[in-house]
Amino acid sequence: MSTNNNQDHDVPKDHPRYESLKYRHNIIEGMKKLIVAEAGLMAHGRGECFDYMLGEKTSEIAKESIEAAVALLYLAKYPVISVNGNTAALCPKMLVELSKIINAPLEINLFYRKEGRIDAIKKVLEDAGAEMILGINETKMVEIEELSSNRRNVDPNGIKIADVVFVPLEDGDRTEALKKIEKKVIAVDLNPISRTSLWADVTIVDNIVRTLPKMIKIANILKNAEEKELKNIVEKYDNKRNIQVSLDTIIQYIKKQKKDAFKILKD
Ligand code: PTJ
Repeated sequence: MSTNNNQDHDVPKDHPRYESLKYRHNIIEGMKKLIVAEAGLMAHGRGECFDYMLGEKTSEIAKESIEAAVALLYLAKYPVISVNGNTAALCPKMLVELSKIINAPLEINLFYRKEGRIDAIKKVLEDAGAEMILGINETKMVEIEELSSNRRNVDPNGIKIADVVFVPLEDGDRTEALKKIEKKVIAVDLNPISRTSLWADVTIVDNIVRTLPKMIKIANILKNAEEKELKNIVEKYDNKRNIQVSLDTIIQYIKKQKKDAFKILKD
């Protein structure tokens, strides 16, 4: 038996839940390095639970949301990607890649402030190739008055002046506040009925680790698209329908699981 503290080494690659365990490991290691808040472990567990109910795959409606999100980011005058501890631990390289393709800066914005966290996240993003990171100089931050949590402190050259903000894995109050100051919000949240999901303009109901590679792919496809085409994608997108269909996807999946479970239980 392995005595290695690195729990990932104990999980064989052919384990049916290898991917899921690998991401858990990233979150745990991220917490040890201060990248992830303690509460980030619970947030991840909640996400896993919703992901399970979505069959752990990107739904067709999530793919539509991804396309609308990319089109909105391209149409923006000044888009910003907000980064928290969980996203930095799960997919730093993909955040950097997306930021470079769509030309949107990364801004570290944390709910749980703790000494050393911003530096730890800055390091993981720099190691992943980030050249310009906002939200790192705490003395220069300005406040979003509509918000009372730590997330109110934003970079004057970032979220403060952005017209479109991409907010993966949020905690509810900020999307509402950003909407009040007339910003467009794109969220990634496995919970289709979280406050973030309901308030965002585009809600991608999917796991951030599956969403980002798809966003990068679509961003490459739409890179030279005309404004008319991008506007058309955004105009025909309906977030209310998205939430409805995402909930139906969960209901259908649970119904199927119930049927399959009872086949086993009968024998
Ligand atoms: O790093 P910080 O200090 O900014 O804190 C980050 C967390 C995530 C801890 C903080 O924002 C928080 O507490 O968030 P909540 O309120 O737990 O909400 C997180 C949402 O993200 C929940 O609705 C989860 O279902 C969802 N979620 C968790 N993991 C994923 C996810 N959505 C997409 N992909 C995931 N991997």
